[in-house]
Amino acid sequence: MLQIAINGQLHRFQERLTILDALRFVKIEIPTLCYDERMKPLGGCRLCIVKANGSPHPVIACSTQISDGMVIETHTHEIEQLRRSLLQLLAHRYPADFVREFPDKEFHRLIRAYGLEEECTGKTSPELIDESNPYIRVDMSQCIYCYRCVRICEEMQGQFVWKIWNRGDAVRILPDSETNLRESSCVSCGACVDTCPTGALEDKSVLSLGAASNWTRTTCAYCGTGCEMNVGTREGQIVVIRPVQDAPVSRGHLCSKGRYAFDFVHAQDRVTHPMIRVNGSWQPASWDEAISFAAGALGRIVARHGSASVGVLGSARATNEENYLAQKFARTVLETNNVDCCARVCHAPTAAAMKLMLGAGAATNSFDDIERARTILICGANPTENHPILGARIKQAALNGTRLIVIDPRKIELTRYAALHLQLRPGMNIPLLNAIACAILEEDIQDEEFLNERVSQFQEFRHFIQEWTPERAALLCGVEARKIREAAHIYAREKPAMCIHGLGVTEHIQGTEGVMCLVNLALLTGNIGKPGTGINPLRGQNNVQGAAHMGCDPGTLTGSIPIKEGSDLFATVWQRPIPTQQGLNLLEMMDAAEEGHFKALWAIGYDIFLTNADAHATRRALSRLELVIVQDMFMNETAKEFGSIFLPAASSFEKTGTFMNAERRIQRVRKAIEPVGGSRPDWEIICDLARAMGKGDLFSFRSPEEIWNEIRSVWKAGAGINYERMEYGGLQWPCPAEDHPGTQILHKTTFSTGTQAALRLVDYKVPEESADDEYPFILNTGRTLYQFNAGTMTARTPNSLLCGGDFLDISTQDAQRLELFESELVRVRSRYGEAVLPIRITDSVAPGELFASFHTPHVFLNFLTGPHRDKFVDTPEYKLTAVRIERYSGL
Ligand SMILES: Nc1nc2c(c(=O)[nH]1)N[C@H]1C(S)=C(S)[C@@H](COP(=O)(O)OP(=O)(O)OC[C@H]3O[C@@H](n4cnc5c(=O)[nH]c(N)nc54)[C@H](O)[C@@H]3O)O[C@H]1N2
Ligand SMILES: Nc1nc2c(c(=O)[nH]1)N[C@H]1C(S)=C(S)[C@@H](COP(=O)(O)OP(=O)(O)OC[C@H]3O[C@@H](n4cnc5c(=O)[nH]c(N)nc54)[C@H](O)[C@@H]3O)O[C@H]1N2
Ligand code: SF4
Ligand code: SF4
Ligand SMILES: [Mo]
Repeated sequence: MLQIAINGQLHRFQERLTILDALRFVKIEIPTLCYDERMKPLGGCRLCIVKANGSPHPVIACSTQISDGMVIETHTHEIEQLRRSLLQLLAHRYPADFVREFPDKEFHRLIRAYGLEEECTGKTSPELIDESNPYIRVDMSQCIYCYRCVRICEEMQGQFVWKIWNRGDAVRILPDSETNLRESSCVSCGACVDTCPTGALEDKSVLSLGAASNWTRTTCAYCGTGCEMNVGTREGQIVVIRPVQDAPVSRGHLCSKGRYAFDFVHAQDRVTHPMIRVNGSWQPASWDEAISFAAGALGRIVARHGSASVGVLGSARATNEENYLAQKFARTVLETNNVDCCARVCHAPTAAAMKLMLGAGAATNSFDDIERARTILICGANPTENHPILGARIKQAALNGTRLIVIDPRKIELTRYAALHLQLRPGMNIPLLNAIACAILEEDIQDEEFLNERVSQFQEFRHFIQEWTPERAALLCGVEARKIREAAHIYAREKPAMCIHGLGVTEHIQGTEGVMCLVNLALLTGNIGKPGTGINPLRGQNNVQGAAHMGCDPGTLTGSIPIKEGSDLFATVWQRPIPTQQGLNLLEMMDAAEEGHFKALWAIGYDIFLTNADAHATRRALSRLELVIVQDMFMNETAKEFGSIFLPAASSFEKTGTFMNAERRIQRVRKAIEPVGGSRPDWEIICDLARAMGKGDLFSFRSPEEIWNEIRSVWKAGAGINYERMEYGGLQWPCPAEDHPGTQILHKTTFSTGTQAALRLVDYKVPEESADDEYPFILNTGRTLYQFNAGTMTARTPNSLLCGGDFLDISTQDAQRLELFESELVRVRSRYGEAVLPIRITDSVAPGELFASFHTPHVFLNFLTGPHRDKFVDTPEYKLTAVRIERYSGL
């Protein structure tokens, strides 16, 4: 401890604090301008000067460390005069209007505090204004050269957009395009706006709708990263969203979706009253009518065709509480295990493989391990677009020396930061990952101690894997043997090594086995159960981890408990027997519908028609259903073509509850505005329908917190997580008791399956599709930064101006050969269907390969994808379809 005198008072502090940290600790305010705790201190504005040890030369508080016996004075007359003259210099160039108009800006408050309003004599001029970005207005007449925008873009987003031009009085800050922000490499994360202490960078929404009068802390409703945000509202409308500074995941950062893509909430075509389809056309209905219509129709179908003929799909976008109710409804009201959610088409293979091998179907580690790892292996995931806050953290880690190994058929952004990019052919994970395992054993760089203590089946594995030489794999996967060996070397030697994976592993016919191969690598090298290691799926939506974990899965109850194991406990809590008949998963429901013995589906927040693979097959199945209840905010594609009843749901800004992110963290969702129009939170709708079907006693919840408390009573590993404890930052399960701190790292000393985990011998199967004369290209599909899945939300925001729609990425070589030009529309045909979309010529895809996103209904990409599925969990093959390209004549 160090002893320091501040303004005549003695204080004790830990070592290695700056003077500014120490002052803030004891709540002594001094002015700062260029300081923001999200970045390294610059010491540029000099406003934080203080007098130290009586010296006539003041020191800069943000970049000077405290030392024992220091004597600090913070507000002497002399220091205050110096601060005033520093501010005066800035004021002379600053336009006065803004100081009056936006009194709360950091700089404006200081101008007032030092009585300098009259000295603001600068002028704004049109050439300093840039309105090109749909969200951000730039007016550099208000720039005071604190360089916070430059630094935050580099140090947090890793984008390096803002550049400093010229020096001295002629200094200017301009984006890297040298023209405007829209043409620059900006990804509209809004970090620079958030830190700007003046109004040089400002959210357009604040300028047009006014400043927020109320703030609500909540969790982002897009991806599984789980960033926390402050939602600013004014007169019942969202006007701005800002990052939460002390959020454990996002640490004061958001991506363009979380930060800006909220306009869908007030979209003109949001469905705000229930609707019933009568003789083919939608008719508005009251909630009573819609609920009793739905209850009657469901009841009749169950009576006529039995419980096995109906099913429910929970929503990965809705809360844990709502998904818990959805599966409870299926199991107690409809008396069927036919319940699923879109984890089926996403990371079901991950959950299955990890549950089988390690005992828990969830990420073994936490996002904080990104900064602890020396090596990060990224297999089939594109974090800078799909989990951008994690992408940004990975980029910073790489800039600080962490080695990245990227395994992806495309040159994703992170390959620019990678020590090694293994650009394999799509569908070739098994040969490649097996060969890495082989190379590890060939070189004898496995972790013997870990293998002895914690791993079984080693001899069998060694025998099996020796066949998978890097040379053999190279022929299949197209990655040179030398590179495979190098990857093995880095992963096994540069420890701790963390593995992060995505859909490039799971959405293949060998998806589950692909994840098993990754687990094998972690077991061989001892990269599990320790900081900076593990197997970490980047789960998709805000609550897909939660939806499945709450029991929206035909085979498991809440807490991922197999039905047989949990049925006694659940039967006691629910006071109903748990159905014993094996339930159908989503894909099986579709098959059964096509065959005619599945009759009714309630799809909560899930656009299956647009997003399931092989849309022709989905259409055949859905068109045979007698009843399709769609519960969504928008008339999605499933509702448009097949819906019988539409129940309008409130968005997550309009309700309370919790989400579970990809690192097992459960965080609060809080209501910022009232449900729009007549829409209602999903949990209320489910309870009403249960009541209408005579099971109201099991659904008598008055709040999401009451539902959560019932969840805690059936789910042991979540029992310690109550609403109060989740107030700031949430908690990671397992957390079995209220005094348990939550768990960052799983499997530290044992696996949930026992002390040892068994290696798996995974054979390679030839993909169902390959390029031939008729279909010479392999189509890989996935996502883009600015659009989100079915696009219902992002397409109704200015994100569409940043990325208009779906593109077909094609290599320069192929585009030239086919004489195609940039943005030209082409018709793509597969064995299953066709789609028309514009091409984008890029060398991020290899010749012979194509990549397209699936976000827009007018392209409807899934007419191209086929019927092949993972053999363990039925996840569709989304990432490998043979196609051909035809000139599009407009017909
Ligand atoms: N902006 C945005 N963010 C999103 C979403 C969105 O729609 N938009 N969706 C959310 C959802 S639901 C999910 S599940 C996540 C998904 O996030 P990711 O898992 O990152 O998703 P994808 O882009 O579908 O695929 C990842 C990568 O797999 C690669 N790949 C394809 N085939 C192979 C292969 O055989 N081997 C290997 N190693 N790689 C392969 C692709 O080239 C692609 O770069 O993103 C979530 N976040
Ligand atoms: N070709 C191809 N197809 C794919 C994929 C791919 O990589 N390639 N990826 C697949 C994957 S991983 C996934 S997860 C699926 C995603 O497919 P979906 O789950 O259908 O997509 P989302 O857009 O996430 O959301 C579904 C719906 O939820 C609604 N919604 C949002 N919030 C709420 C709420 O609080 N309550 C209710 N009731 N509704 C709400 C939205 O309006 C939207 O219509 O797509 C799959 N399809
Ligand atoms: S919005 Fe984000 S990416 Fe764009 S310039 Fe600002 S900090 Fe950089
Ligand atoms: S990274 Fe994901 S959770 Fe975070 S702001 Fe972006 S979309 Fe939301
Ligand atoms: Mo997903």
